[in-house]
Amino acid sequence: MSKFTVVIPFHDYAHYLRECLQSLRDSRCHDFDVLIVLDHPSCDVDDLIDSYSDLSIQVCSSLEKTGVASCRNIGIEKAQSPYIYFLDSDDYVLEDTFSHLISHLDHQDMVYGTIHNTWNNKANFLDKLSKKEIDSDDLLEKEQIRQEKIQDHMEKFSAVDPEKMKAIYHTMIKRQGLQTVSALSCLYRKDFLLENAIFFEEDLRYFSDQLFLSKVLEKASSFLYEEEACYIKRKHNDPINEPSLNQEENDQRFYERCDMIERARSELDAQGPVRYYLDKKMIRYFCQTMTKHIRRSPEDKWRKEYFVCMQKTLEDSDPRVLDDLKKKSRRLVAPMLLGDLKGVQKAIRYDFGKTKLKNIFRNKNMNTLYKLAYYHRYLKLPIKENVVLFETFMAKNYSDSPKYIYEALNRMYPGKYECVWAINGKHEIPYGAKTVKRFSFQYAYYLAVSKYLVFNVRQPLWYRKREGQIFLETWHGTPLKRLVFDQEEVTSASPKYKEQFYKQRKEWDYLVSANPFSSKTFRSCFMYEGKMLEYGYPRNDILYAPNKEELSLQIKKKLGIPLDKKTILYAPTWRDDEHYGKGEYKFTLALDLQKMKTMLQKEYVLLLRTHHYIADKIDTTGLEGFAYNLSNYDDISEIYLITDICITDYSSVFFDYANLKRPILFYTYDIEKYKNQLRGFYIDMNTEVPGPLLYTSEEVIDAILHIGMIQKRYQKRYDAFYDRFCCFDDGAASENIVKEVFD
Ligand code: C2G
Repeated sequence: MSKFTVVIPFHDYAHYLRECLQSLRDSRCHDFDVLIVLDHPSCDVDDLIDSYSDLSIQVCSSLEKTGVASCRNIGIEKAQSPYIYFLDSDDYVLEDTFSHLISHLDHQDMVYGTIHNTWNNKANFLDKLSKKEIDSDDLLEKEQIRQEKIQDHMEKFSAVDPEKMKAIYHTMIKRQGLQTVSALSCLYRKDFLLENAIFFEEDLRYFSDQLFLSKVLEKASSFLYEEEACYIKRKHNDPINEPSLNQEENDQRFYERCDMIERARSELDAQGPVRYYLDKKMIRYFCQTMTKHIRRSPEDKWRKEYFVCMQKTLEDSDPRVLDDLKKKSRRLVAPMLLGDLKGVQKAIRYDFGKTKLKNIFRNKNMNTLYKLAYYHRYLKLPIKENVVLFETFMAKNYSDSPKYIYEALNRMYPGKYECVWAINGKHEIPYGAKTVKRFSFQYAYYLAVSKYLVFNVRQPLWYRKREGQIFLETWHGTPLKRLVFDQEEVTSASPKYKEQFYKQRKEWDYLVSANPFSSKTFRSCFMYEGKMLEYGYPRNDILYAPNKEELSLQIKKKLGIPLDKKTILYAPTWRDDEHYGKGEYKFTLALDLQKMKTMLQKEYVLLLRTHHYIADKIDTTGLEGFAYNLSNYDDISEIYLITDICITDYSSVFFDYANLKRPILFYTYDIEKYKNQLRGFYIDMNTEVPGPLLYTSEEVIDAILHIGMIQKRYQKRYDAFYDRFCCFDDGAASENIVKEVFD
């Protein structure tokens, strides 16, 4: 007989279940059997489960009932081993989780480990973990603080067994809020559960864990803590399409929380620590989350039905908790207990104002003041019908499609529109546009009053679209790398990326698409439902300019590029997992520039161009006369014009450059990681891109030396690529878009 049974309820999302089972297969300890309880699954997972037959899996169904609680109860009844471990099908364990968990197993009622929350799959979780710098002094200090805290709680409940208090601390007190108090990451002795009739309450959808764990903590008499036994709890990064239970917000959830507390109170020792800490968490929830909603929610229920329910729940609170409240919470709880909504609102306003002021004075650059002006003043001003606000790449430069739309607008309707550019630093902008610094008072003002907004990335999260405003989103590339809702993992950006994107894309009235492929992809990856402008990219108009030879000569002269040499452009993209801070990415040049210089300098010069996210500067010392760093040049479209051969990797650069029908090489030294771990692609890089994939500097040099041969070899593929991706571009995109949006 195995030592424990892993009980996995399954309802939805087979891809998570695969990772969960894979983590069991990868476990070093195999002293367990698996019981999968199918809860009316939304997809067929028979084949998937069969492919893990080495795991000694038993499958059963929860036919009449539904919900995690019922499935887990089936698990308790059917488990064949002396211990039970609950594992959710969207979570996973690490290789040594179980070895740690059973290393000192000796008839304890409950053995508990730790829970780590993550937005990532196992590979990315481990990757991030390996990059974390561990400061041993810091660890020591944290451990000391933790011990002191446990000691304080033990002293408060000195009559309670210290091991029990330790368990209460780790599984309940330490976990933030009520929601994170969970039955996971523990081994439970099956007979202990049965003897004490401890089951999950099946009518609770969201809060059965808290009640179950409370009963275990109250009734168990022997505990063991295995800190190294990690349970990895995955948060779902797509709450729109794949919400987890914790991400569902509805009335039931609110009332259940209060209901669960009532039930716990009637079953737990009134003088015991478990009841005390549950009540404490409940009051904290009221003081933090509820007050936020009472203040700002447009839904009246927070000030009506919910408020009444909250008052009722508070009335039966443990008096010890009320006595222990800090001043700030007391200020809120006192009127709550009396059902005095006005009193609560007054206390909230007082606290809110105090915190706001504190933040403003603490923050020396007065960072939040322009937002206050935006919400409280600028949004109340009338919209200015002839004002257009432009922004490219978070105001870093004057380039991309907004630049070309702006110039077309001024050519077509001279003087009709007052144009404002959000741009940081000095840039040459024709037609005398007004410029404002991003995230300044003036920026906030124009965000609020401009009739038209033309952006090539997302608008700020704090922007509120007003009725009458027209938002033209140009985006900034044909998608090769998977985007937003098509991305399973979000390794860069905020983990709330999808949720935020969902809200932001609803504010777009128009989205520019460069080809039918983009139109189709944008519909799925952005869940975009608005108007699609299928005229090609305004930024590519210049590539069809009748005087492009002349323009090219001017640009070369401006940049000091020798006129007697051919040019190679190297324009790679950024890597999601290599960053210093928000929006600041690392880039290590993998091309051997010295070797390139030796082999190619007779005929070529090299133009280097990093993505605007990259903070690292490329060092070109010793490469003078051969390598030119154009990373700070505003407009890459102008660089395309002067480029004879383009080298890129997974950047959308090649979709645009292909309009010139000049040769493209792909330096894809890290393609496996990029494809499998970081992003994944929409098209097959091996068979669909218009040039060879190269993996070493030598291969790149060789391809350049034999560029004629390469061109011949890839001609057919290039033609097909051009027809598919460059079919909208005809040099008139800007004018067509201006006509459609501004006419
Ligand atoms: N770009 C540039 N220099 C580089 C790389 C990119 O100037 N070295 C510009 C190009 O105009 C490119 C755009 O930035 O088309 C977007 O860059 P990508 O490398 O494609 O990466 P990303 O910003 O992640 O956008 O749908 C497209 C995607 O959103 C990709």
